[in-house]
Amino acid sequence: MIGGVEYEFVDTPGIYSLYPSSLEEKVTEKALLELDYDFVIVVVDATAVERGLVLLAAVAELRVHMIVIFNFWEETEEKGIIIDYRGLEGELGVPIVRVNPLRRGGIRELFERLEEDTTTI
Ligand SMILES: Nc1nc2c(ncn2[C@@H]2O[C@H](COP(=O)(O)OP(=O)(O)OP(=O)(O)O)[C@@H](O)[C@H]2O)c(=O)[nH]1
Ligand SMILES: [Mg+2]
Repeated sequence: MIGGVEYEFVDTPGIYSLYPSSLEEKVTEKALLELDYDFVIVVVDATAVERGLVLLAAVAELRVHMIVIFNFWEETEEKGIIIDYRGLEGELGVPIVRVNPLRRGGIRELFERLEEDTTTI
């Protein structure tokens, strides 16, 4: 339950593109095209944003509600990689939340953004 709303999450195999060559891509593409869902949460490795952008562009074409999680954010800081994620958020027009699943960092913000997003559905 998040803010009085019950959500069901479906975790699909991790992929980097929607051109179904691998089994993982086929399974995830099928889920994206055929399941009845309210939004898609795309998890992007912040240390490999270029790769993530390819996937984001493909999902954006589906015209579904999308929220983006950047994980491995702490590694970008260690490596000195600077990502203007607020700027990217504006460019893409989708919420981007930095999450560290190991420390549960960013989970509260993710839920807040989910709530904001679902009020528009
Ligand atoms: N340090 C760190 N580790 C992370 C982060 N996000 C995920 N991991 C770790 O990365 C590993 C893989 O995570 P999974 O959640 O299994 O990755 P996945 O993308 O779902 O993988 P598949 O479902 O196999 O495609 C786990 O050991 C996680 O704990 C992060 O932000 N920082
Ligand atoms: Mg997984």
